[in-house]
Amino acid sequence: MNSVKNPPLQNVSVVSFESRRAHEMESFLCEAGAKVSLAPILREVPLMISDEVLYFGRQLLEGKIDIVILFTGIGTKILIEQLSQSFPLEAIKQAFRKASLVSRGPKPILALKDFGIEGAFMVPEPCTSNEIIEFLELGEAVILSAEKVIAVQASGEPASDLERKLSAKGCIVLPLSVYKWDLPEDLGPAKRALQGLLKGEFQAALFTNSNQVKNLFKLACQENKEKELREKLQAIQLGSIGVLTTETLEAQGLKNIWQSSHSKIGDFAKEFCLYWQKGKKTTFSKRIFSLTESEKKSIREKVSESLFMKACRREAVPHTPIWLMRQAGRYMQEYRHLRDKMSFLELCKNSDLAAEVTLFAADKINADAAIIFSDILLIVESMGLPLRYGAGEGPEIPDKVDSETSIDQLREIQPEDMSPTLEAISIVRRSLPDSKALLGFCGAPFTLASYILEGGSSKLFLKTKKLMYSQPRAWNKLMGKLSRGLADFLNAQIDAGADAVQIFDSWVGCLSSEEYREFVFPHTQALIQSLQPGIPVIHFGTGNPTLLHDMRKAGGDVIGIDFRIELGEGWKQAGFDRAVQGNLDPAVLCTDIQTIEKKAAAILDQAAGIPGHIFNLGHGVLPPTPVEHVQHLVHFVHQYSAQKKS
Ligand code: 1CP
Repeated sequence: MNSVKNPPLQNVSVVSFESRRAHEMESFLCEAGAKVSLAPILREVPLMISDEVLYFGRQLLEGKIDIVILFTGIGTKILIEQLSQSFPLEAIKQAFRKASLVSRGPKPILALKDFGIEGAFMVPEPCTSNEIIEFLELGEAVILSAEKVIAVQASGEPASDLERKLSAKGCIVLPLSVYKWDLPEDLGPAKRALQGLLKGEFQAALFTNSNQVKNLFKLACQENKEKELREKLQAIQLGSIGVLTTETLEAQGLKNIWQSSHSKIGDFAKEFCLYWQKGKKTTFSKRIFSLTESEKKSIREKVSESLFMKACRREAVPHTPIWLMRQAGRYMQEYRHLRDKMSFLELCKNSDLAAEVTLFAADKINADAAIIFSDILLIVESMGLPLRYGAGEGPEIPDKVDSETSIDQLREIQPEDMSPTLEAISIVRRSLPDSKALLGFCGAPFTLASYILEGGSSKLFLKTKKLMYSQPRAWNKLMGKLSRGLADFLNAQIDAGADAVQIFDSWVGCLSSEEYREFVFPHTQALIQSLQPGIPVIHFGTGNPTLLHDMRKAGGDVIGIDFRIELGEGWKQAGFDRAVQGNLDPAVLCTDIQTIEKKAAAILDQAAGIPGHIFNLGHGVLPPTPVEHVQHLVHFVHQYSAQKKS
């Protein structure tokens, strides 16, 4: 990197608080041109072997431990070393292999490997206690149930939240403390860094563990300089390695935090350089949005009890939740007034107004979920394509994309290009009642590919099918680019605060099952498999009910069913191990109250009170729909389904 003309951090003074991998951090930052100060401020102090660890060792050897949850690489190493003081190493290794080992991130797995122990399951970082429990409950190989004996090797502090939640599930929890965090023996570098910060010598401070933040404030407290430190840190760029560290910084009232999406030191440093180089805003950073990690966590916990989220998980609910595709739009007078003043694209790119439209629509019709106001097509701009919405006509993408070369020239999607939408999600989530879920969305790869290749809307999809049949390599490149970028975009929406996401495959019904399987399935499946676990995915398509079976296989917790098949039959195709959403014909909303009630009741009768039905239309609300009809439908669905269930 030194050979590069303008290294990304040229002459930027950075203080790093990492300890064990301090020099690795230093070499990455120096290569990027930074002036680096290393200030190790944390050390792991192995504890004397405790009675708990001895007891654990005996139980493990007797095969009485079902699951061992390992939080850190260093802790795993110390644990095995401590045990080997009292038990033969070979026996310990064998006993470990017999238990189900669950590793938080890759480091415990590497530590186990050093002892020749393989086969641990990894819960990807960052993972909170809820995610670990979800993994234990839903993961493929470990089954959590009451009476299971679970040992938890936490980091330098007890994992009390996880232990409490496991105990509440009836498990027997053995906490294992093998080391504690402390200040380093040599406090010189940390104290010099503190002085440097107070004098304003640094432009950035990097934290790779939440305890580094705590220790820095501990040192400042000893000198009565906490307030001053906070002020100085507020004025520079802070880098955080993950959720816990970010939360600890936020707890100090700090907001100017960039959070890495990587937990490895090298990747953290590289990503930070990229962030700085792109003007500290373009690399996707969770911190540019207004919702903090702790806010998000507490909102998510409450929203997970909403009727919509319960239905996504196929849990019983007192009445059927309902929202409508295109619930914000031209059928609403207030929306039309707003549109008189600005173009559709201007509206989508104004995060405050997009948030307002989203909230207004969900409130006006009393829906159980809001969907962020945007459009599936905006993302094509991130691929370098122009997008226009002509008055009264469909969308236009005037640049021709019709060959492998033109597909190669398309940019990879960058979620930060969609920051107004991401910001709008955070704004909405903060204002939306906890009883309502917020949906993020994107177009599915096929539907977006069709708009790109046709240059807009289409009836026959000729250009799309032509490329698909005659240039499969080019087709797969386009679909691959879309599915990768859309996964990043949906994950960014989830980070910004979306509770669930919907994938719209609006035009996929122009294909046969065979074509779907060959040309679409692998890409949609890859997209869905790349999404953060634990967030419900609604997979919606229209036009060809015979695709439901393949769509189900491609993925989705909820399958969106259009109006061309009866709901009961659609659910059978989608499988009763999935929730379903649908499926009133939007045209029905343009008729009369009596017909609306009759048709809606028929759908609820078909759903037969089976947990996992979300009422919706089979496609979006049509512009001539009277808004009172929509309001009546929502009221009727709530009332009728409550009566059926009582
Ligand atoms: O004001 C206007 O003139 C713009 C009309 C409009 C609106 C309100 C368009 C143009 N898009 C939207 C919003 C929109 N689009 C939302 C907002 C959230 C909500 O549902 O309330 C969503 C989720 C979409 C998704 C969308 N856009 C889809 C998938 C859903 C579906 O209906 O199949 C599709 C296919 C589009 C493309 C699109 N956007 C707009 C138009 C006119 C079209 C073309 C439709 C076509 O090709 O026939």
